[in-house]
Amino acid sequence: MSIGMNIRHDSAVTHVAGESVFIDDRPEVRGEVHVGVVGSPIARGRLISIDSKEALAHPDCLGVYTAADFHAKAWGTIKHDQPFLVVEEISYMQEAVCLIASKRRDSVEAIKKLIKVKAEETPGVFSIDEAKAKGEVLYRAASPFMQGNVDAALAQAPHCLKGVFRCGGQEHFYLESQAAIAYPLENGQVEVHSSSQHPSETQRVVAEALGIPFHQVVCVVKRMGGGFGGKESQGAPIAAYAALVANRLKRAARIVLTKDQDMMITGKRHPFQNEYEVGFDGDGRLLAVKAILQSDGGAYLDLSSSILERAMFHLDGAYYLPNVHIEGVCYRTHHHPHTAFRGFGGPQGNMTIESILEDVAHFLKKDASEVRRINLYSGQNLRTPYGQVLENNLLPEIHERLLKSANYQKRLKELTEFNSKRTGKIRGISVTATKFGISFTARFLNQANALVNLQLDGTLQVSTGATEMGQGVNTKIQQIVAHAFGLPPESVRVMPTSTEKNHNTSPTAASSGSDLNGAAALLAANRIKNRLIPLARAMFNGLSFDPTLEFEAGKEADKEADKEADTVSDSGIQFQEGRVLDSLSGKSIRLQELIQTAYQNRISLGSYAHYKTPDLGFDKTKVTGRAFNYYTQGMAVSEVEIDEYTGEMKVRRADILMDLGRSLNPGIDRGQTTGAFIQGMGWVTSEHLVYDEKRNLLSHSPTTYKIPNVQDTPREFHVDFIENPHNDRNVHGSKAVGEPPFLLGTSVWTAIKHALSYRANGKEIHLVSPATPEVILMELTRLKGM
Ligand code: MTE
Ligand code: QUE
Ligand code: MOS
Repeated sequence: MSIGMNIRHDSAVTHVAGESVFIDDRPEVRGEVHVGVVGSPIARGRLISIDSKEALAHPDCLGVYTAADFHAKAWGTIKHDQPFLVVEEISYMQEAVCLIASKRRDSVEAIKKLIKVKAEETPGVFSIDEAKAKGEVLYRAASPFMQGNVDAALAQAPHCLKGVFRCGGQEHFYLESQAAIAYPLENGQVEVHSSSQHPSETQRVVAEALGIPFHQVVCVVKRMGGGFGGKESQGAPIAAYAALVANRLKRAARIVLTKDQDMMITGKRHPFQNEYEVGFDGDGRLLAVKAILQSDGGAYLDLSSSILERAMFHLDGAYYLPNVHIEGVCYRTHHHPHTAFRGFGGPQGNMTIESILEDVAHFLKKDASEVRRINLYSGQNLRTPYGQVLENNLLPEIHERLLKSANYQKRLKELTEFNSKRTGKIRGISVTATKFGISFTARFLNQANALVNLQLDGTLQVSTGATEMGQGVNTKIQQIVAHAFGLPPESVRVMPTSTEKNHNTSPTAASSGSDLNGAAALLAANRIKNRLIPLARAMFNGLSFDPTLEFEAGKEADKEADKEADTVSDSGIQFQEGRVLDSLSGKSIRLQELIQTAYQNRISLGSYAHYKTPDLGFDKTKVTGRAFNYYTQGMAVSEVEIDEYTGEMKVRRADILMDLGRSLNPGIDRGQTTGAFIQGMGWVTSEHLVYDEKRNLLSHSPTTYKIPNVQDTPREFHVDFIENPHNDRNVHGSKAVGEPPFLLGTSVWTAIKHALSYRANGKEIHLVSPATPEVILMELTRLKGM
């Protein structure tokens, strides 16, 4: 009933009213202190001393804390290689050196300035090329992905192209900066409220930082003001800073980074530099692709190994590669450690093949959409470079329908004519695809647990490990549970995420928050229903209940519920519109009456369940097994116009068609699709990270870092979903949506490439990402031979 409906976002009203509580909206408690982070003044070198005398003399300063105050010196999601605070070696500009605690927020910056950090600078490594020359490898993929015989196919191919695809990093630009408040409790316990996508990791990191057992720490996440991957690992040390100060001073401690500081300190999307060789025939059919993906991991591992692997998994894009060889290396540089960002390496892999296909079409003077069409996964060509075979693949249909609805052929013709008129503007149009693998590639993360409490008035409280960052996971879980009990969505509340209710949870990431936690919540709801159904059956059979006597079936109820809850026991009993119906007798009772009777008969009205995605298991050494549960697919057509004199670009129109299975909430999914597309477009066109020669980030504020604004959105924008009721691999036939459409922003970049092809005079086009106006203008100038 509530499945597939446009139920409004569970925070819609409070967001608009300004009542939603983010970390810094939490009221100050008595004695609360403010924590500031002092960053390194050099990008690489050795810490010689920290002079905190003057700072400690400040009337508001309550303490200065260094690495020596931490029980564990390092943290890290995959490998414990990141110091909480610099011990001796400094590895990036603004790396955290020490903490200060202040009585007043207003004094934090003044106290920080009184700290004298002495450091000895040594030359750092700041590019993939330098790191490669010095052999600074953070991680190398276990085995290459291989199919067929790439060298033989390259040697025999009628045409070959070689090149390097380069793309830049990206700042997450969540509206709520990294933030946490820690409350010291009795017996050395600590409760941390954190803006984090990964409460379980935050709990662990806080415990390790303080040297206390995990059960002494509770991490609560009500919501984030955006995460986008930037709060998956990086929220944890921030929470640990607050917890350390709270633990030392026995006062509540709050840390809220300023926007500028957040932008300077925290890691970003990985820049990549991908070398490739590609062989193809006269029609543009890809015969062989050899690629080595190289990422800039920054100073520490963070999630870089998994991100590199996801880039490798997405190098094929939506296209069948009969002969392929893909390798990956992540290099260590003296940048902030790069981290998860929407798409998690997928965009950097996918964009490489889309760039190659644009080049192939340009080389053969063919329509790039036709070159893409003949390369799409289809018919018998469904095997990926890592051996997984696509099921229920809609790519050819999506391509056909989208080109038709976007009027592609007609617009291509019109634009070609427009470009011949020499108006000082050139236009380009391009279609690109997304085929995003849904599952964490680290198998152990594909699990979730849920707690469902049915109250006596027939309302429900649901708790899972999912964290709300605006993406609507709470709303989707609300719908799933409401649907299970035949109740309106208002009858269900999704409660704040807390590690005391849900244990050992995975980060809300890999677009799988609703998939995993929604499935767990459904299992828990089904367990309760399986206890209620025998009671309802007995009631319909005319048994009357004396609350002083035990209902016989009640004894069976728990056993029944503990059976696998994949299905509800089939008994002709249905939960609909607040009532319980018996399809055998046609009788019905109010759900609340059933609940009351159950309670009187001591039948449990709460349940817990654990879900794990079935049939997963990719062996990355042997490159065999299923890496993904299924794929979310889609395509976009974008048309751009470039001013030939300034390099300025605008998107005239964009059309998107996504396969989201049976959408749980089309309104939310539309928001995710448009938002992800625009964020992806920003990455490839205007979001340019600029550093000075000392590696200070110059683009560290909204005035110097250009994210898309409302005027940058496509003048005409169509978002549509294709019908697909066949995804039986996920809850209610839905598909994950969070990251996949991010990859479609690429179509704006390839459309720029297409526009440039009209002025290329037969030359190869060299375009980097982001294609800022400067980049476009310089390439145009080169192509025109000026
Ligand atoms: N949408 C909003 N509004 N804010 C966010 O921070 N993060 C994205 C995506 N959509 C994000 C968002 C990222 S990186 C992921 S992995 C997914 O949401 C996570 O949520 P889900 O798995 O519940 O879709
Ligand atoms: C996608 C993701 C993640 C991922 C793999 C994906 C992710 C993540 C991890 C990960 C891997 C190893 C670990 C760990 C986490 O893998 O977000 O703790 O030891 O955190 O394909 O989004
Ligand atoms: Mo999203 S990058 O998986 O948090």
